[in-house]
Amino acid sequence: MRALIVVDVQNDFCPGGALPVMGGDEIVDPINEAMVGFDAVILTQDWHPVGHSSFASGHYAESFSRVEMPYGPQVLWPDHCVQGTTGALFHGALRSDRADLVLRKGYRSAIDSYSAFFENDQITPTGLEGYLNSRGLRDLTFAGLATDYCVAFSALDAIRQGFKVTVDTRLCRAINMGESLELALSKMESAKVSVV
Ligand code: VGL
Ligand code: ZN
Repeated sequence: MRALIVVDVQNDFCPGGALPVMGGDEIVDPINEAMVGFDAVILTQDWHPVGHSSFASGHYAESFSRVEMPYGPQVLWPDHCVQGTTGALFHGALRSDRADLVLRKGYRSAIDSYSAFFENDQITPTGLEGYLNSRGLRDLTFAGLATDYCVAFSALDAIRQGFKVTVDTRLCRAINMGESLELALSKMESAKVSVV
């Protein structure tokens, strides 16, 4: 059984949002079209409380700088996807009505969560693995934002958990800071993610 996992296609990651990904809105129509070919559609939603520890504003630091957190290195982001705000909503044209499951992540103040499976400490689970396995969804295709952060972290964790994994780059866009996209693509390719 095949699932399409659509990562963080939210207003704040689209042009005009707080953490815009270039061309983020261009993937909405193709994702909607792709949805019909899968046994299940799952959406993830970045969902941070006000003052989340990944926000540069609370560290008196520049956005896109890096800090050490108790769980490892963390990029500091502009405030984004704050719970209950317009920026946290799915892009208005995304067919969110077709989703079987909406999985929220990043809702704990002290820890960020790029991956749909584990928070950034790499040990706190979101519950997605159990959901997929109990529905027999073993073949996963990832789409969404951003290729080099939440999509790549999710795809790599899915491989570690024994799923068959495809990342469809036609249905993704990247933040691409420094070498983040190149690095993410090479990690995914060496982990045997099928990047198409
Ligand atoms: C994301 C940075 C911060 C993503 C989420 O969806 O890739 N990136 N929060
Ligand atoms: Zn976030």
